[in-house]
Amino acid sequence: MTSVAIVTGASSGIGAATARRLAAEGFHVLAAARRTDRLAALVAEIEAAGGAATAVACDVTSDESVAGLAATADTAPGPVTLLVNNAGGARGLDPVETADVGDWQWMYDVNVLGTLRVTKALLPALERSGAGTVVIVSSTAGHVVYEGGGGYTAAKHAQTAIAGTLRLELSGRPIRVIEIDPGMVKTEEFGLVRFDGDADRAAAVYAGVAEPLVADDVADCVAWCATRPHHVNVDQLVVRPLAQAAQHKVHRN
Ligand code: 8X3
Repeated sequence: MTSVAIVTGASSGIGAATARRLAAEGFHVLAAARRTDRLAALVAEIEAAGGAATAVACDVTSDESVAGLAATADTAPGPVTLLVNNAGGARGLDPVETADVGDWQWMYDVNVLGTLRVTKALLPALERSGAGTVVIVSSTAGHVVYEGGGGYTAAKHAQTAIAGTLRLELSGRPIRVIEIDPGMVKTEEFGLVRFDGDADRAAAVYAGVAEPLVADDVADCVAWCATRPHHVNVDQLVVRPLAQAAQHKVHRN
């Protein structure tokens, strides 16, 4: 029977690439996000390529919406074996001294509480499958801090803490927990959201960087981890472009 994979934040970037890739790997993908028009286009694309996917309207900041996602998962055409917590993002690059409390609240809600809500809601289905996998797409920002990144790195550190805690708490049960930590990834929206639609500031992040990671690179990492035999648990996978030796060490031409 076809296994079901759930991907949050599937309307763009890493989430959309992961949905496409997991469908190509044979999963029936529940593609979850707020923007249903984008999801419909994604599902059509996956189906045209011979894959199977269902669009699920879901806002990870809403308990009710996440309950709807879990209800859809319960009627999915196969066991739910994979959850990819991908929804997230950054807002602002202000120092702590002048940080916008609303931006921090949004980042905590989407990245951290979103992961908590969705994971809590889907753990029963994952356990019923007998071979579940929870992927948390955190970031290298979950391991270091940088100037202006206080709110985002705090949220990503919290996601990293959830991954480690959950792995301990699920010990002995048939659910593995995998944390994927990308560094510099060039996607259409991450920088625009961080800089409130300022395309020039968003583009400057990647200026002179020959080949930043792209969404497909991270989707490849998710797919590789998720398709290892179930007893193989990749705890953490840190992935950066060749040009980024460390968070602050980026080679620019
Ligand atoms: C994104 C990586 O470098 O913008 O998760 O914090 S960074």
